[in-house]
Amino acid sequence: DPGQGRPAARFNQLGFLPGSAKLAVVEGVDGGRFEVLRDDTGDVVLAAPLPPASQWAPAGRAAAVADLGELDAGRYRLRVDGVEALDRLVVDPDAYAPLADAALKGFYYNRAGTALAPAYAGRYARAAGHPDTEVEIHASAASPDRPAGSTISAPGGWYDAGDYNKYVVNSGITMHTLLAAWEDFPAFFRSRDIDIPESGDAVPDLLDEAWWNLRWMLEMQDLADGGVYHKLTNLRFDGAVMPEAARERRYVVQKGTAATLDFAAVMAQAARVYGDFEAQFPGMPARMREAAEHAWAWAQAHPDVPYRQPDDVVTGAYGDDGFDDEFAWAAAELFVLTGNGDYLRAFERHAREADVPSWASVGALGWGTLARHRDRLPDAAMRARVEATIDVLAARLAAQSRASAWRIAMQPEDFVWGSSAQALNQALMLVQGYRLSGDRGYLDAAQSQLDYVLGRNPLGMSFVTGYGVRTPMHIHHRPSQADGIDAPVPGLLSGGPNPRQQDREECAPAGGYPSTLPALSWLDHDCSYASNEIAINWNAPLVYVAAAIQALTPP
Ligand code: 9MR
Repeated sequence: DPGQGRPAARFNQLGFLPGSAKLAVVEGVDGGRFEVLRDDTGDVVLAAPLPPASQWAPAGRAAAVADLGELDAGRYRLRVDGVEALDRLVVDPDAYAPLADAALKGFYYNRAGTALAPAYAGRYARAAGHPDTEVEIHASAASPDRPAGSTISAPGGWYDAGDYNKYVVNSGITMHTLLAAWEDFPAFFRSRDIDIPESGDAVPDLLDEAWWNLRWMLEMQDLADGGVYHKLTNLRFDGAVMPEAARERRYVVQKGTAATLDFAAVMAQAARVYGDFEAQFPGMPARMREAAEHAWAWAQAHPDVPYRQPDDVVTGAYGDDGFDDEFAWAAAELFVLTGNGDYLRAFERHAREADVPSWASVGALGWGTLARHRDRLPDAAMRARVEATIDVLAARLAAQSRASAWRIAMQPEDFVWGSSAQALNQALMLVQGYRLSGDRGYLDAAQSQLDYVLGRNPLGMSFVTGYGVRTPMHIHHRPSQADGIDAPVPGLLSGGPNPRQQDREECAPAGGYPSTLPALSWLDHDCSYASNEIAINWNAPLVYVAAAIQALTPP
């Protein structure tokens, strides 16, 4: 690791906004001094003592925070005890807008069922794969109208991750996060152009890209009863080949309560959001509202149908046995869409305190929606309760951040499969707290989480392909592995350190992981689906947080 001199100073490799809190974290020293110099002139603009280092459990070693203070736009060098950091420190009023664009463009690169033209995909252009126009009803999904072996058409959508399957549950939180980014930062997204085939039409690119997956999701509902299939999948994972070379038979499998409620929530939110674009999507807002209500009705009749992976299917399970959070989220979306108090009462029955969201834990999405649309709530007491629920979570995360040697909220147990997204979903909740309270500490804590993902971490890596000084080169992502291009598809978030190392066996030939410590257990090798895969539900909070910090930070 070229950044691993002693002392090692880590900071956000994309830089800072002029108005950002600007922190670096230094390992390998205790005490001592640091200086910030202008890169061109070498003038020292700040010289200060380092605070004492403190221990950080996730990396099993100590670190100290250097507050770089106020810096104007420009390039700087950082010196600690006379040793200069390799990376330049950048202050740029546009620091995160290109990142938000790239993270959104990452979804385009993962479109299923379409060729990517050179005009939009450049050297990552590729042929279409997985048309999904003849998808078999798996025995687990058979119904009188649709017996096993009959086929449906469910084209489009995004590949979930490094694999080529399409999963409704994971599309749930992903779609919500992208549509919430639109709802919270419309001016930002209206001003962006990410160069996709729909760019330049009357719809912001964010909503054009989201539409690609919405259209697919609609086909995953069985109109005979309103239930939604859990996933559209091969029986086994494809090899590391380009999409057009992956031709295994495709199936839809078992309907379930989680998939159906996630679908209901997304369709209700989308009916609201796309209602402003009725002219571009004629009839669709009404169709999505109907789809949402139909799915809700199915879930009322089938409140406890967990997904059970059939014996002959071994692709991603996204299995979840507790549905209160899915009920609460769907109810919140349907209440805001329809104003029907029955949904609010259903929300009250199912809602628990808010926690950092993940694909399996979506309760906070419901709280976030009610907060965003609190003018629709019946009374001031309920508005106060919604705000307080989000504030409690934001306050806890901000306190964890303040108490941490790296000034981030991540605890050892947060280094799960997809830890990079855990960091960003913490940021997303801090941003929600900031939007409600204006507490600057929440915004700074959210910035810190983004800093972590972009290089202020003990690995010294920015976890976004192509964005940063040292970035993942060997992500577990079939197109990136098979396209013959050294650099991976850009704008994709690596899952990040994961001490469970579920891919230990597959990665043994590559030498295995360098460490079992939570924050160090990461491997930049395509064997590592448990630490170095990419996924739509991880890229979505990257879109949200990059846009949020760019849009919300005062100049
Ligand atoms: O992100 C998922 C993680 O929370 C689970 O622990 C893991 C194992 O079930 O699966 C992850 O999701 C993967 C999915 O099952 C299949 N596509 C790739 C996803 C990211 O690795």
